Formats: sequence, structure tokens, C-alpha cells
Amino acid sequence: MTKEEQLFKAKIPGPETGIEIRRTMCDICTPGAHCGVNAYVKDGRLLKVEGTPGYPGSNGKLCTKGAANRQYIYRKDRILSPMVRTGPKGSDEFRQATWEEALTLIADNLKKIKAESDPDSIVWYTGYSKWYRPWLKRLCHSFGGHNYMTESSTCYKSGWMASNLIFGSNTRPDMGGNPQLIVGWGSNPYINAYLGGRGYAACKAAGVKIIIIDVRRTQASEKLADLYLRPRIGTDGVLAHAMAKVILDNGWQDQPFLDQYVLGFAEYRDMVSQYDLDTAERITGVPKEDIYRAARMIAEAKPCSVSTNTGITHHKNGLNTCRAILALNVITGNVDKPGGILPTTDTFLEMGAGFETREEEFIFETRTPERLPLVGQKRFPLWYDMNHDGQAMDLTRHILTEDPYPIRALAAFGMNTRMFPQTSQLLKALEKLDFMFATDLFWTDACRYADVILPACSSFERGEVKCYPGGFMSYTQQAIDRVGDCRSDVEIIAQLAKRLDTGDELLMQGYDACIRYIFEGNEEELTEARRTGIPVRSKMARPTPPGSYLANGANTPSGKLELYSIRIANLDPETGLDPLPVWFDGDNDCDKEEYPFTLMAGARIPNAIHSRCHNVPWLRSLRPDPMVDIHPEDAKSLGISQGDLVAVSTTVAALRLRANLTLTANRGELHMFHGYEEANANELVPNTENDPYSGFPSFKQIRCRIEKDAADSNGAAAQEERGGKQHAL
Ligand SMILES: Nc1nc2c(c(=O)[nH]1)N[C@H]1C(S)=C(S)[C@@H](COP(=O)(O)OP(=O)(O)OC[C@H]3O[C@@H](n4cnc5c(=O)[nH]c(N)nc54)[C@H](O)[C@@H]3O)O[C@H]1N2
Ligand SMILES: Nc1nc2c(c(=O)[nH]1)N[C@H]1C(S)=C(S)[C@@H](COP(=O)(O)OP(=O)(O)OC[C@H]3O[C@@H](n4cnc5c(=O)[nH]c(N)nc54)[C@H](O)[C@@H]3O)O[C@H]1N2
Ligand SMILES: [Mo]
Repeated sequence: MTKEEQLFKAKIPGPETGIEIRRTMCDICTPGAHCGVNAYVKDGRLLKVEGTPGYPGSNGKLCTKGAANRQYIYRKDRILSPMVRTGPKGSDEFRQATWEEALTLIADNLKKIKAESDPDSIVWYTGYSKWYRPWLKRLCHSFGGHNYMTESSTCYKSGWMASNLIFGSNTRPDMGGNPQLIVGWGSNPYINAYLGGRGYAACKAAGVKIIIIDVRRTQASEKLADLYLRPRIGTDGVLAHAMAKVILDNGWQDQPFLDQYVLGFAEYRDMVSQYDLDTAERITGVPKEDIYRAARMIAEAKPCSVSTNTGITHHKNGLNTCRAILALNVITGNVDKPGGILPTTDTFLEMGAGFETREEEFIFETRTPERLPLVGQKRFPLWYDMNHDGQAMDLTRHILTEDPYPIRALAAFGMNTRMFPQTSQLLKALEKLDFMFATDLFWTDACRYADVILPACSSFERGEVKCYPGGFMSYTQQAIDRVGDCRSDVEIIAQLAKRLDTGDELLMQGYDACIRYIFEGNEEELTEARRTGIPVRSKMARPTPPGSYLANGANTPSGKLELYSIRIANLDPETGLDPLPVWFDGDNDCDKEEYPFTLMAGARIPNAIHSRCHNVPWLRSLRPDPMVDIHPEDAKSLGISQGDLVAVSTTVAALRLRANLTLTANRGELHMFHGYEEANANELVPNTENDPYSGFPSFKQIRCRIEKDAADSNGAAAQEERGGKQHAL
């Protein structure tokens, strides 16, 4: 037994028990984590899970969601076989079908629509799951299409775009590089990425100073922050610019760095000069002494990183806010240096592991030239310019208006319509399609609009390759019997490649052949990782020491770090997009007196990830009721008590749910968690309030009003009866 194998060895139950421990991974949440799991299996059924000791990153730990994998996998609403719709769209009327019948129906319909219209009248969409994306995108290309789009139309990509505009690369804070200060801007790692939380906590224990900037008081603001700033929702661009002005006015910038590596400093300096401390305090609500203090800390700490995440991008001004925040690293010279902000390169599935693969080649080698504009291309030109994918946030509008051409069919892999703004409008759009099929583990709202549904499997029921920082790659194998007659998405894609007459021999061969193509040069590692269930280090992995990126010139149009974006300057001026990270008010266009509150819909809770966990009993028990968080003083002035039924209304919809009185909410602001079936926060989000740079919806800045529901009496007692209680954080 090798040293690694010993490290991973768990206490194995005796053979008399019939229980085996098999290695797999949890893919419920973000691929950045994907924790190693020891699955206790008997007769093909999962009995319990434990974290795998020694696994890269997670090292034996699981979060609340990961620990509930057994309940997740055996959810009562798993789809057990292919289904064909027999009743009206949106209904539960389906009949069982064989795989043969279901796949034939799909292939016949897609081929017919392609022949009658255009391959791009078919949209290929995938939700949060990342593991099969290269395969799905290649299938779209091999079938002659380009209208491929993903949930990244609301996640990650806006931050990625902001980072690429400035640095020419994605970036990450170098927490292991002895920083003196870390600024977590809109960051609550304890809940959003618990492994990241441990990184922060380790830094804090080592004496690193931490600034947290969040509109809500969070676990991070309470446990980590040496300085906590709480701006009003959507005003962070002003805060960042004001900090920049303090730094520049005092001459604290790294001028030699700016002179050597940076483009657009003079224009940027001009722009931030309008944000003096008084103006910034008035707009953001942050006391000017705190803004000054934060700016000084950022300037004095060497090295320091200022980083942000997806929460900040869920605003109409999100992408520019992200750029404004990241620019602070540039003016202080904390780029490509240990402890600062480091450029990263993706290895596979948007994860950097320190080696290169043929993923891009695999995805694009069957792509033909585009003929039609993709979904969202005209409305969100920068998105298109940087991604060359459809922007799914324009799908509803496109289908309903047929502008600039009709969309006739939808291939929906893991589509959760409840994650789209104004969900019911999207459902109306789905009703209009000539054909739709869905693959999912569970019965979802989207499934009910599909003509054919295919049952997919969880990470425990299939194998998968995954890369981790440090050059590691893991290759799991199926660990438990499949539930019902489900299949893996890549098996489905390979079958479709054949039936759609794509002629794509590689895709038809299935997962392992494609993986060996993508990971050329890593054959031995793949075999070893698959045999042991233990991540193996690629011999192709090379450290990229800080400093090596800028030495070769940044991967931007100018080869410099761009505070003024040449890429944006080169777009048609009619787009109205500014090459500088200008701040503009992201507030909704409506009567402010009628809608005096701002709703932030969708910060994260430990017991849920989007739609996936609300039906998992252990997890649901942690926060059984959908609730709206409100500051106690605001509640008092409206006569609202804990647990009262209230109505929250926006310009597009109203929801009835319970009030949770908490100091986590700022005055004038409300918070709701998303994903609940009985109170879908996204019905409240207008489908028109999008960031013109990224196309992202304004999930986190929605004008609204809140009233006590007159029909409700004794709300707190009613809530208590169902086990719901007040939630502090
Ligand atoms: N109001 C509000 N809305 C938001 C957000 C917010 O903050 N606030 N956040 C946005 C963000 S950042 C994101 S990432 C999105 C997430 O939005 P989604 O991607 O829509 O979220 P999930 O609930 O993870 O839905 C994915 C679907 O995939 C299914 N699934 C899981 N595994 C597999 C698999 O292996 N194969 C297949 N075929 N299906 C699978 C799940 O059952 C589920 O139905 O939501 C966005 N929407
Ligand atoms: N438990 C759990 N973990 C998750 C997820 C989940 O659903 N559940 N989702 C995963 C996904 S898909 C993603 S994209 C990430 C998202 O994780 P993050 O990128 O961290 O995004 P959010 O949690 O949406 O927002 C982060 C913080 O930003 C704050 N915030 C919101 N608006 C503003 C603002 O205008 N200004 C400032 N300063 N702060 C603001 C929120 O209060 C929140 O605490 O989390 C991942 N992790
Ligand atoms: Mo996300």
C-alpha cells in the first residue's frame, strides 16, 4: 500500500457486515470544492457518507449539504425513467417510456426543426452542473449549432469578465503568500465556500488583518473583520472610487508599477476625482472616517489583496463595480506578487490546476462559422464579445418576441427555471416552443414543460474527472447502484451524437475516450486515479511563480493592465459601454415612494444551494420557512412582528411570506433566500433590470414595498408550531 493509500484508508467495517467503503465525490455545490467522499455502501445502496481524509482541499471535511448526500440522492422526487408528456404543458401528465423511444423522439424532433429552420433555432442550455459542459457544447457544435448557454449567464462570468478586462486573465487572492491584509468585498466564505472560510480563518490566526465589506452583517463580518464596512446595496463602486481617491490624493499609489505595467491611469484618476469622502458617505452610507481608514490600510499593507465574488455582480452596475474593486489592486501594485492578486489559468472545467489540457480544442474543433446572432448577442454585446456563448438572461425575451428570429426548441440539461428572473414569464416562453426535452435528477418546474424527460444521475452513480490546485486530478467510478433507470448526462450526449447524425466519432465513444483525448499526456495518471479513487498529481503540472505573468506582458489588447479597457473602446460606440469602470446608479426605474425598500434576493444559506436542497429533509429542517429579513426598527414602524405574514411587492409581482426580524439587515433593506417553491424570490425580480455590460440580472437590488398581511393573526405562534424560529444570522 502506498503512503497516499494509507492516508486515505478509512476504518473499514468487517466483511461480515457486507458494507464496503467506496470513494467518490460530492458535486452538490461549486466545482471549486467538490469534496472527497467515503461512501458506505451495502447491496449497492448508500448507507452513509464521510469526508475522505487527505483529499485535496476538503481533507476529510463535508459541509451540511455534503453530509446530507444520502437524503439528496434518494429524494422522493427523483425521476426514475424516461417520461413522455401526455397532458398540457406545465401539468404532471406524463407516461413512462423506454430510452429507445425517448431518444428517438428527441432526435427526430431536433433533426426536423434543424431541417425546417436553422440549427440555431435550437437552444442548448445547462444549469449549475459543470461536469458535462464540454460534451454538451461540443454536441451543440457537432449538430451545427452555436446557441449554447449556461447558468454562468448569472454566475461567475461577470467577475471573470471584469478580471479579464483589467488583467487579461482570471485572478485569485493569494492567501498563502503571506499577505498583510485581505479585503473580502461581498464575501461570506463560511457559508458560500466553507473551504475558503478555513483559509480566511487560518490567515486571521496568523495575524493577517481582514476587512469585510457587506451589506448584511454575516458570519464573516462578525468573526473575521478587523474593519467591517456596510454600504447601501449597489453603492460599492462609489466606495471603491472614493478609496482610490484617498490613495491617489495622498500619493500612496505604486507609481513605478503604474508607469511600467498599467494603461489608462490618467483617465482613471480623473474619473475617481469626483468621489470625495463627503459624496461617498452620502451615497454609500459608510462613515467617511471608515472609508479613509480602509483606504489607508489597503495602501499601507504590503502585500494586500482586494477580491470580490458573484454577489457583487448581481446588480445592474455589477460588472463595473467589480472592475472598480479590482482596480484597487492595480493602483497599489499588488498584482502578480506573493500575497496579492494572482492571474490564474484554467486547466479543466474552469479550475486552474497548474497544467494545460486540450479542453478548448475538444469543445471548439467541430464548431462551424456563425450565421445568426446568438441569444443576447445584440442586447449584451460585451458578453458576446468575451464569451461567444448565448446570454441565457435574454432567452425569455427572445422566445416571446421572436426577435431577431424564432427559437423553436430547447435542450435543457439541469434547467431550474426558478433561478431565472420573473420565472413565470420564462414558463410562458417555454409553452411557446415546438419541442423541449429536459435531463434532471428531480422533477422540476422546467421538466413539466418538456415533451420528453430523461433521468440523470448523481456523482455517486457515475464516474468523473476533476482537477484540483497543485496539479491534482481525480477520476471517480460509479460507487452505488443507479436510482431507477437513470443514465449519466454524457451517456445521453453520446447517444444523441449518434442519433442526430453528427458524424462525431469521438463524442459517440463516450466519456472515457473524450477524457483521454482532453488529458493527452496524462494517461498513466488517469489510470492510476481511476484505480485508486485517489487524486494523482499530473507530471505536466508546473508552478507559475508570481511575477511570471507580467514579465511576458498581460493578455489584454494592449499587453498592459487596463484601467481603461481597449476591448470596450473597440466596441461599437452605440453600445454606450464605457472603457472606464464608471459607477452608475443601479436602482430600479420606478416610483421610489411606492417602493421605498430595496430587496436583496439570494445571499447564501448553509442548508441550501439554489433549488437543490429545499426538498432534503435534514437540510430543510434548518430553515423550514421562506422568510424575509427586516431590520427590527423598520418592522416596528410598519407594525410587523417576528413570524408575521407579510406581502413583499415589486413592480412585477407580490409574494406572501413570514417576516424575520434581524439586525443583519440594514435599515431600508430586505433580504430573502432564493429557491423556495412556495415563495420564489425570482418572481419579484424584473426581467428587464440587467447589467448592460454582462447581462446579469439585478437579483440583489430590487425596489419593493413590504406590508403586514391584514388577514394574518398570531403569526409568531403559528410559525412556532411548525418549528420555524427567529434566525440571527
Ligand atoms: N434570486 C436569485 N437568483 C439566483 C441567484 C441569486 O443569488 N439570487 N444566483 C444565481 C446563481 S449565482 C446561480 S449559479 C444560479 C443557479 O441556478 P441553477 O443552475 O438553475 O441552480 P440549481 O438549483 O443548482 O439547478 C440546477 C438543476 O440541475 C439539476 N442537476 C443536478 N445535478 C445534475 C446532473 O448531474 N445532471 C443534470 N442533468 N441535472 C442535474 C438539479 O436537480 C437542478 O434542477 O442561480 C442564479 N439565480
Ligand atoms: N450554502 C451555499 N453555498 C453556495 C451557494 C448556495 O446556494 N448555498 N451558491 C454557490 C454559488 S452558485 C455561488 S455563485 C456562490 C456565491 O457566493 P458569493 O459570490 O459570495 O455571493 P453571494 O452569497 O450571493 O453574496 C456574497 C455576499 O455579498 C453581499 N452583497 C450582496 N449585495 C451586495 C452589495 O451591493 N454590496 C456589498 N458590499 N455586498 C453585497 C451579500 O450580503 C453576501 O453576504 O456561492 C456558492 N456557494
Ligand atoms: Mo452561482
